[in-house]
Amino acid sequence: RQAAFRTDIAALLEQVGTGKESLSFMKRRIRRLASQWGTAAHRLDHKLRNPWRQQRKILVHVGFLTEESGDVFSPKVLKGGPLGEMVQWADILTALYVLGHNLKISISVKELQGFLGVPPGRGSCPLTGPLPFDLIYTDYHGMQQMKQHMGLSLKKHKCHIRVIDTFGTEPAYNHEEYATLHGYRTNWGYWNLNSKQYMTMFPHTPDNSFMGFVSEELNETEKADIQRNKVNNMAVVYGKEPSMWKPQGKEKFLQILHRHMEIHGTVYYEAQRPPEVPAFVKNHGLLPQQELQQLLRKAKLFIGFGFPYEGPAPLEAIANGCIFLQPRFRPPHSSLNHEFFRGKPTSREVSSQHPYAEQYIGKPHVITVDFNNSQEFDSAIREIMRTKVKPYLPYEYTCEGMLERVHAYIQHQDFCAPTVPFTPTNFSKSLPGVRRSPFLLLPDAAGLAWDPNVTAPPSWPPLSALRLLVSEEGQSCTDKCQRRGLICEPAFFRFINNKEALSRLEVQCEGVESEMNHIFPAFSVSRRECGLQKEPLLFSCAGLNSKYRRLCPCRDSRKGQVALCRDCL
Ligand code: U2F
Repeated sequence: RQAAFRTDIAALLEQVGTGKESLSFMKRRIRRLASQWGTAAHRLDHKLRNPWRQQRKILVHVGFLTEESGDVFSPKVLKGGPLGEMVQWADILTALYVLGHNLKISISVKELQGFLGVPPGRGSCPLTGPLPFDLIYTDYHGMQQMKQHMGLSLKKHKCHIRVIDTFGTEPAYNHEEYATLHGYRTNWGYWNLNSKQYMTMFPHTPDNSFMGFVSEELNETEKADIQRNKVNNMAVVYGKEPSMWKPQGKEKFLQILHRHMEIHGTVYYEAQRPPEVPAFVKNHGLLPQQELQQLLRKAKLFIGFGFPYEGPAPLEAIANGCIFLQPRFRPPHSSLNHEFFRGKPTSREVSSQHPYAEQYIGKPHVITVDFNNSQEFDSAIREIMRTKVKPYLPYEYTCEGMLERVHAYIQHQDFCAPTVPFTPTNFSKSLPGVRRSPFLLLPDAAGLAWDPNVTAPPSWPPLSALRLLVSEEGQSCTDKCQRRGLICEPAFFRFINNKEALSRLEVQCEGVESEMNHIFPAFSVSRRECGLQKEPLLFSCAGLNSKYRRLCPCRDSRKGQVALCRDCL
């Protein structure tokens, strides 16, 4: 059956259910953004060159909101607790629904069992028949629950699962045996999924799929109005909980800021107790999302004090014409040195409060400075007051951008198909008359590409997008590709993990080992050692090692949509 775009969200709202503050928050959001989604659906419908889209049966099981997982989020929705996750789930539900798929939503283990056709009750009752869904979107809590209640059959069906995972999971943490042997074991990881099955809130690592969320898009008239009505000396502080206002030395920089600007906050407080913020702050209390947008439309500056990490609010601020000022982290925060990230299945280094804003948006919309340096901080504020900016929203955070991405994933990502081992020599030989390497050396150290005269094996992204580069010692492929304006593409590792690629790159190998090692394929120049990857689940863009140069499969990307290559739609 064909999936048809939907613009009337009434049936979705009905399905989301009631009885929890988190659900009410999500429904308010779905309602508020409904017309934007509708417009986006029309635009995407128009844009797609191949309009046939198969309707999928999709189960969305929101594990962290189930009572069985303790649901610590719902009671805090109106009290300054995290909302980023709810923002994202509301948008995922809307995107899947608007794309026209057949959706079931579960927020309890009982509903989960009902939808899966697993008999209710205790213990592990394996699902005996076929899986009644093409796709299941869930989170780490949901995975645990499915393991308990689907038992052995989870293994059989796991290629259909997508795990919504805010901060991401790197391959070394995902592979159970490898993680256990090499110190990457955490409470979350080790599900042995294809790492692309983890879907993140920002494009943290190309090893995972970037799911994202949306922010409100403004039309030209609204943008002009906002620019006209900006209050040049008005700042809003990022942080809805009093603890977010308490990093070391904050008095100093709040004082400096106060010298130049009027400071507003949206900090939650209880009626009887005064808010725990300095007296000169105009605190509005926690605002409904819509009212926060209005406040941001007036403000010139949105300032973060270091926490929360990587939330949606800075994108909303920038979309409403604010400049986002945030602290740089030197050394970067990570699971090795910071409590918040400890135990998360990633070694990613977080270079500021919001690395996406820093690296993908940057000046003039985003300014990242050392908050301990009063002079640098002071001149940043002065610069902000002098600078005029337009509201800006990256395409990948618009409704159309999210629909386009989710559509492409549903259409093309297939983790169930058996992966046939790929050997280029056999491949070339199997083509009548072809006796050449499938790799083509590009001029000007632009790496290797797939030779267009050699028929490419089926792949998504298509192999025409491949650029094979070599990293420096100690550099990850994520970084190598990024520095060339490209994206590391883990789906291409299997095509470059071979002696043919090494010899085409003229790497001197005294021996070629095939090993389970998340930095392979790679080589050591000094030891003349080359290593190929034995375990496809360990192909990793994120991996790095000071003694090795890595073979990096990079690709191009669509403008404003890093998740997709140019020919990926
Ligand atoms: C992030 O979660 P947070 O909820 O702390 O992220 P924020 O960026 O503060 O914003 C979430 C939403 O809260 C809304 C705002 C954002 O969409 O419009 N909001 C509001 O409705 N009223 C207000 O007065 C202020 C904000 C991140 F998303 C999570 O994944 C992390 O777990 C968490 C910790 O790092 O940070």
